[in-house]
Amino acid sequence: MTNVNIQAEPTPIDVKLDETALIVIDMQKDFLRHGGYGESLGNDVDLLARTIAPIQQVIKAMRDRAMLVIHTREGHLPDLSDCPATKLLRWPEGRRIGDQGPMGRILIRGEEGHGIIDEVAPLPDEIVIDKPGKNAFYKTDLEAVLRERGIVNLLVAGVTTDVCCSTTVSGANDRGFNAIVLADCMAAYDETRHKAALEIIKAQGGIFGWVTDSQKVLQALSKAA
Ligand code: C5J
Repeated sequence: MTNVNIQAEPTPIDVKLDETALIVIDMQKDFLRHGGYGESLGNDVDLLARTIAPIQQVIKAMRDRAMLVIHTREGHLPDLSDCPATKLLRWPEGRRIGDQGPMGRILIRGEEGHGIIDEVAPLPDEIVIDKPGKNAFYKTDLEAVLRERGIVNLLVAGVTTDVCCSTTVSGANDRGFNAIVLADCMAAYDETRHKAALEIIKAQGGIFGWVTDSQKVLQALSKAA
């Protein structure tokens, strides 16, 4: 199967397309829209909107080549039995996970806010990983899904860079997957933390992975078309 070279930092990386998947992390209304979890924590959710257009482009390129696209959603069971106290009790009542918000109960599976935004919605046959933690490998079958399909390279997009994306990148690296982060397809609620998280990923010869962007990935894919 086709081999392509993606320009990235700290080094370019060769990937086989049939061993490469895109993972789109937590593009949920609870993080990107007003009235959700992100905003309940005092964040400016509009800072995440710039990721939408480049993610759409990369998703389309992957789908056009029948490559694997995986989506994740952070959220909890309605009875909160999968939500540790550390995550639940850190904020005042009324703004906690499970509390009622304008898009339903905050970060609860099945509620409107838990859903992925329409602009990057999964196709009916695409895999959606529901995760109770930040790291998408924690208490999910993500690793098995990737191994069953022979995936070794993960193109990583979504929100937020410094929380669910960076912990998932670290989880991927520990399990032997090459994590290739698309910087413009990722955002944090703070630009300094976004940049710092990317620096850490690519530091020390790529201690957690590689950093690239949507245009470099699209360019590499176009050579394989
Ligand atoms: C956060 C996430 N920021 N998806 N979740 O709590 O990054």
